[in-house]
Amino acid sequence: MGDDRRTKVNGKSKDEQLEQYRVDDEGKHLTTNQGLRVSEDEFSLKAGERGPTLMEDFHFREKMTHFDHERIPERIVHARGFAAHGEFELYDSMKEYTRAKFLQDTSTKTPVFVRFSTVAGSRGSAEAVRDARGFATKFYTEEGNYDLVGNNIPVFFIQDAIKFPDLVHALKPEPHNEMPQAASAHDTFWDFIANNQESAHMVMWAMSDRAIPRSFRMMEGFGVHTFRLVNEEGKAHFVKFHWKPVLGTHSLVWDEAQKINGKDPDFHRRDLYESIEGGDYPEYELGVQLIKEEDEFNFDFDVLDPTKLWPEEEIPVKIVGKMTLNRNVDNVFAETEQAAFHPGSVVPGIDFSNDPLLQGRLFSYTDTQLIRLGGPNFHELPINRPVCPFHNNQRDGYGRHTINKGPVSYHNNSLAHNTPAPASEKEGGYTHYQEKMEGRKVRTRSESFKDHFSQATLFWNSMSKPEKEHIIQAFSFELGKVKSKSVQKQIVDMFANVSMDLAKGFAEAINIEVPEGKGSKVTKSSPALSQENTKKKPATRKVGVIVGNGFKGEEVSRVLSALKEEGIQPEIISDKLGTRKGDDGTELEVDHTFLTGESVLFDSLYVVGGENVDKKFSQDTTYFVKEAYSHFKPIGATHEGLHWLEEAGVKGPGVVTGEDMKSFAEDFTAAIAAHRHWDRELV
Ligand code: HDE
Repeated sequence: MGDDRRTKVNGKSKDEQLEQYRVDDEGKHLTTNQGLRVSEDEFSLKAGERGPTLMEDFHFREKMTHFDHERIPERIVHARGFAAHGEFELYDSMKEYTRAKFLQDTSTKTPVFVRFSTVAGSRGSAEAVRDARGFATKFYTEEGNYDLVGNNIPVFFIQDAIKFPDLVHALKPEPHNEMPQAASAHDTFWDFIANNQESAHMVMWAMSDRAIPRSFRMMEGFGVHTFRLVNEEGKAHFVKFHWKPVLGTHSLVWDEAQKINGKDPDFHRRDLYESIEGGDYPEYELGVQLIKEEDEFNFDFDVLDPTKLWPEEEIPVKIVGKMTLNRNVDNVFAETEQAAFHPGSVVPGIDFSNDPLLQGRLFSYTDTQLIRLGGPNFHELPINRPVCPFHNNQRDGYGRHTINKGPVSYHNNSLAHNTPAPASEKEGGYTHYQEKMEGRKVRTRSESFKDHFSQATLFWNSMSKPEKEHIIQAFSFELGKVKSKSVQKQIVDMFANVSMDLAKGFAEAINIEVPEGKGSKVTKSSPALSQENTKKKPATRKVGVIVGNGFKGEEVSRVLSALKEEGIQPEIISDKLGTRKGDDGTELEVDHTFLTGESVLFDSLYVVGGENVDKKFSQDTTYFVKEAYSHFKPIGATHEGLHWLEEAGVKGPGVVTGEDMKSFAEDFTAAIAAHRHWDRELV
């Protein structure tokens, strides 16, 4: 049989495929969808100048009908998302573990499409909310699409897919008044948690800084479930997948995140879009944790339980490749909105485990696309098409694009020589891992799934002091919004099983008594879980530079150049747009005014000021400095700028000043790389 699978999958192939569908309307005549040129697009066809519109006006009817049908249902979860194209390259062959073609050869570059999302909010909701983030990757491989549909949290709320509708109903806005949007801080969510205690571990993550990432570029991704890798000899390993951001894992602080949601609800997509447009391509390394099949029962957790992670110190993450996102989409609806991911889209060499959450997902994703994308042909949409050809006897349905030739659409047949024909394993046919299965039909859960608290405590034990404080504050906020005293009490009782310090910390804020005699015996910690231990780099950090007329031109320019050399991105803030003039004639173009560029939109501030500034400038600068300081951000000041540090009363860790510009720039860069300075006294 002719092997027509050797499609070019290197480099641009997906892009070339998409190119056939791209249309540039600029400079063209306006036509109807039938290709007819129209002579007028401002006025509908009427019987007389002041008369009624005529039914005959096909142009009006077509235009309006299309408009009336522009919206499709948003995703039931993960509705708010943003995506980009890129490529994946392998560092080391994974041949020993898997026969997946895209994981064999280090010269293979696989095109990818990645969609990041929040879970709870509607399609138009703000992005810097407290929530898990989706991290869904479609690899367009030569053996078909492989989807790694993960989250930025390595565990999940529930252990069995049948509970997913309950979880989501509890999390989404309450049905009687549709509030609150994109938030878990309400009664039904916490009622669900208290009554489904397997959620304890995930809740710890959701209340931690992980749930308010600084950027999609600075968060980890996890496949969550245990999957299988199967090699050429049929030998299998259990595997967990990780994405590790090259810039490290960093978060916002809660007060800042809430303000960002008002100032720039598009904060995360803007960050991703602008980074890619500016050539600062987001990069993530792919890691795998592997457990031999024969070691399945050698751990204090069940490998099939999606509320458990595999501590990296016990089962190291082997880094095997890197993904680079290097191209924004051309059209968000056509690509991002119509992208259909499915954890069941696998390639030979990648297989499932019996994780009951994963098993249920294998049903849900196609099912949801049928309603969302309007029928069974969504695989033909350009963004979803594999780069290799596909042939089968599926036919017809809404929106069919493929024109299948010939009379035969069944198997077995003789009229088409019994083709298209299944392929043997050697020919690339997918064979399921032959796990031996035996059992009674039961609706129960394994005893080995019943420890709900040990890893929640492991997570708590692994946090640094500021991270613990943030978790306590998050519980205090969320439970403070809950109206039911009974739910508040149940939650305090539940989390007293994780840690008495934690429970006491937030119980006090909501005026609930902590039960005696609880707490945890778990003393283990996993340093890899703390963001204190992440990579710290200054690159791509945004610094708001507050400048007024009469600034020290030469010296300030030197600092700005030194920052840019480290990949830091200074943006000029002043009282008005236009240019600000330095004492030596140096001119700086203003990017934002105090009105359009709030301190929460920057990683750091550099206060320069100037000789000729008025009272309003001074007040605004003081406000910016105080706010940035309260969010633990690095603040640099030189020359006249020093005045505002005093004015705002800020000093201590992460507040950098200096007279020698070279050493100031170095110290300031180091302070920016550190991300936040927690050990500062708030004023
Ligand atoms: Fe999903 N999930 N999910 N999920 N999920 C969807 O599929 C579902 C789960 C995840 O950017 C839906 O196309 C069930 C875990 C991401 O398009 C739906 C269960 C993880 C995305 C669905 C889970 C995820 C989705 C809604 C419990 C992390 C967005 C729209 C068994 C490993 C993908 C859609 C995108 C989307 C079902 C749990 C990740 C309804 C039944 C665990 C990243 O099919």
